[in-house]
Amino acid sequence: MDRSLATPAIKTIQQHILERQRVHHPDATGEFSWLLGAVTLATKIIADQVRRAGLVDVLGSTGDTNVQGEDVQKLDIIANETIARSLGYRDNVGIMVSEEDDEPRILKELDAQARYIVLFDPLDGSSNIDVNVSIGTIFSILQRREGVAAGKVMDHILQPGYRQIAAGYVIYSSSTVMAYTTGDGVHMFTLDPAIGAYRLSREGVVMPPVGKTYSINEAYYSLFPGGVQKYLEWVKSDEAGGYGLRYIGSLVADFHRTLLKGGVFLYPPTTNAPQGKLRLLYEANPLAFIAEQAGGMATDGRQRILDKTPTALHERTPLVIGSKAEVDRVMSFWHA
Ligand code: P6P
Repeated sequence: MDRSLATPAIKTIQQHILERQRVHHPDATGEFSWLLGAVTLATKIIADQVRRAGLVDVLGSTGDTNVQGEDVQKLDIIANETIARSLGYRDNVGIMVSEEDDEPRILKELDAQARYIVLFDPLDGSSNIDVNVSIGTIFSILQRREGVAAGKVMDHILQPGYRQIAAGYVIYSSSTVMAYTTGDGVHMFTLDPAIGAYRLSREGVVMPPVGKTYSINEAYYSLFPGGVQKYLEWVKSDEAGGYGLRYIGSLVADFHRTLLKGGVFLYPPTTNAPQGKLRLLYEANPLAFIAEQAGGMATDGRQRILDKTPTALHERTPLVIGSKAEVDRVMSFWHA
């Protein structure tokens, strides 16, 4: 048989996880791949809803505002409930934290079996849904902490980002792509609608070490710290030479581009929002884990994102994330 005609191997995300666990975590029980299966299932359902937005009644606002004070979109609720229901059937998940929920959902008291905590932004950038701009789901996975008294739920949740055991995102765009890491590199899978499975599309993603793209909402220029303003003046100068500005206004899309093409994304503090806008637990932490696993870096302007110890569920943080050389350059102006 002419092997060159053979179709490329179809490697699904479950196969990929099991293969890498066999090599890197031989004692793994397959629990993690069982848990990640809930996320892949939920995001396939969400992708279907996003793809049909406009045809089915999922567009527009519910008229409510969430704990963030943001206008809740119908798809936000659909995505949130879809993920919660999928995870709810995984008996190894004890707690869920969502951007859309004021409080954590305690599925079961954390014990040796229900030891995972899943934190997620079910549909980030949802205000862009009605105009067909790419949006995304972001997730972070922690394990319960040993020695925490019963009922002290927040002690299990408010862990620094370096304790994440896995993180990932799904971008709903021209194709649906899931990127994830378990601390063993970053791997990407593209949803194949023909077979309803995520197929391996990039293994061991490396963020370009430099990149002449900066991504920031310059409308807030006058509200930024002086050092950030100085960076923005430099990056447009002849001395910098050849930087381009790309800002989609959807974090997952802006990050996905930065991960693949290099560059730097910035959401600095402003005088109106001294802690910035983005959330630490289920936006900055998972993306910082992925960025570092791909050779990039992520800071809040003072410290490594993954070293921050959260103090509140929906805590916000400034975020500068991307190619190491580009993040260092922002810092050199910010703290000059
Ligand atoms: P601004 C979307 O609402 C979001 O939370 C992120 O996806 C995005 O990066 C950011 O806000 C955009 O915020 O203030 O530039 O509109």
